[in-house]
Amino acid sequence: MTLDIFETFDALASECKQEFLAPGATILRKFARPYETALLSELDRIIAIAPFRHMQTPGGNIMSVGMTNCGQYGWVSDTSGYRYSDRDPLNACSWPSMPSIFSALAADAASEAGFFGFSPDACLINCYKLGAKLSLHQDKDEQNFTQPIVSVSLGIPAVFLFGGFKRNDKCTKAILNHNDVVIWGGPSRLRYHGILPIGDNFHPTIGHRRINLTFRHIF
Ligand code: MD3
Ligand code: FE
Repeated sequence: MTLDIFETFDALASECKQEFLAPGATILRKFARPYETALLSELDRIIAIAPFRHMQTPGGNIMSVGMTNCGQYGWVSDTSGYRYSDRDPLNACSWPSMPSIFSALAADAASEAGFFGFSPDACLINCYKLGAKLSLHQDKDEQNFTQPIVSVSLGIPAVFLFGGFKRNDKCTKAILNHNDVVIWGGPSRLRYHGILPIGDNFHPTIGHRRINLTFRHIF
């Protein structure tokens, strides 16, 4: 019997360790390991077309996290606000297409956490270097909160903050490591979250960086 390569990855990945974080929020430790090599080569291709850039916030600050996108829509920020756009503002071209290995990983991880039929139309790619951080925020620029967000962490570890539904609600901390995948859906979809400043660290394949992919369904 021949197994499709994506089915093979999924079969291996589903052996991973699953951790409950909160209702609707599940950590799949090392779930991306079977996909890693394919993921990194697609990432190189995407970055060559749409490089990481530091976007401006509506308040006029420059974000410490470098960002780019692939898929039909990409998240962008500038002095007129946050939004999803089907064009890269640097060149007015479409974003690089979402590789099938990306959408397969996202759908496999979502179904592992009980969200079936997830089909992302956007992937935001964040690049953290020493000191980069993401302040506490909610992800609410998407139109469809019934769909989860799937995140994939690569490279050096980060301390993730997971809060409540109000900015001042108390936060829990979790460490996200290379190849960890987290599914944020249901009642966790609109919780506040952030990333503490990245420490001085080194990963043998990714270097002094952390790269995070977030898969989203916008419409
Ligand atoms: C919890 N990214 O891109 S991923 C973001 O590591 C973002 O780059 C962080 O927050 C990063 O918006 C965190 C984990 C994550 C993503 C989306 C969420 C957690 C979430 C949406 C709702 C609740
Ligand atoms: Fe977020």
